[in-house]
Amino acid sequence: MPLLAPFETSFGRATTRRILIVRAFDRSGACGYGECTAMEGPFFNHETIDTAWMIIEKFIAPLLSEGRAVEASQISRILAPIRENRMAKGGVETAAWDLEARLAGIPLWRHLGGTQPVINCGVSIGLQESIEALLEKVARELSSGYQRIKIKIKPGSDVQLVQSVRSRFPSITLSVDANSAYSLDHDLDLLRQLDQYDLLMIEQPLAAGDLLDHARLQRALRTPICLDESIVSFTNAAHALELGACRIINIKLGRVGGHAEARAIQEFARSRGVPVWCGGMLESGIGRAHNIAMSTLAGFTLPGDVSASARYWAEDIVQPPITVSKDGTIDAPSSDGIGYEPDEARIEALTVRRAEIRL
Ligand code: OSB
Ligand code: MG
Repeated sequence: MPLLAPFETSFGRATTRRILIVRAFDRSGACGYGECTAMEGPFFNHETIDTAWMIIEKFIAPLLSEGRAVEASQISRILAPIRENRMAKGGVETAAWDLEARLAGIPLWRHLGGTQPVINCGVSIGLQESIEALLEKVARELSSGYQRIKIKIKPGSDVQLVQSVRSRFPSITLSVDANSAYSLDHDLDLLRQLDQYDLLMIEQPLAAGDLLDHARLQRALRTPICLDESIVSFTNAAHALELGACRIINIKLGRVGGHAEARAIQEFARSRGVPVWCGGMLESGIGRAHNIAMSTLAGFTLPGDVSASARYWAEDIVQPPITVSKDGTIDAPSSDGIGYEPDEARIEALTVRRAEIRL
């Protein structure tokens, strides 16, 4: 699917998305949808759309067949022998959750135990050609009603961007996301400068595996650190909080391997008084609908990177497309499952590769 505009981060630039959609069937032929959120290359994390395809075919399907899952909530445990590859697992696990909710005749968000029928939305704005272009984008998203603006930063495009956005928009809720582009050894002074701009958070400044340096950095900053790439499981989220490596957590369904793990992390964070929010991976409407469902859980108290289909796609693959209200919210859907109907004809027209696995 071609993106309406390129999306640039410290790790690269996306102009189109190759998206792996999973359909999970039961014996009656009923079907649930999931989206694998791995990117095209191993630059956000180690997974790619092609490694996920291979892991699903060769390892996830046989394990599921053996494990005889009867509930979506068991899938993550059945797949635990497969190390990592969480986005591959998440694509399948989330499809099973949708199937289960459809069979039960209830919206997925209710099936997950969501309690917030209206979710709060922010946007993530990629690196732009110029500061003027960035300011224009920020202005446009604010006028659409989005409640929080996040801008991408990288070495050489950081303090000046933040300074410009902040002086033009003194009172907006603003955060930055570095996608692991900095190191504590080289960049402590620079990261300290960000403290003066009243940011809601600094997202993933350092390397994904480096909870210890994030904890050191958090002690040196007033601004909360939010971890994205670092948080891959419940255990490791607990470690991050125990170490003081962050004060906010970005939960991405794919990165943590699906709804069961995501739900456990938000529940734990909530018990510790740590806010969480839903991150995005430039999803199609299917992954986006799953993100909306997850965002209704009680721990999701900050606006997520869950925004309208029209920011990404000329035409989404679900009906209706996802829209955001003038006050920057999305109402959780009232129909069964993910609550947005996948457009089979459009998916068919975009499909370049397919595999059917019988368990
Ligand atoms: O770090 O949150 C991130 C997109 C791709 C990979 C990583 C990230 C992002 C975004 C965009 O920030 C979120 C979205 O709008 O889907
Ligand atoms: Mg991020």
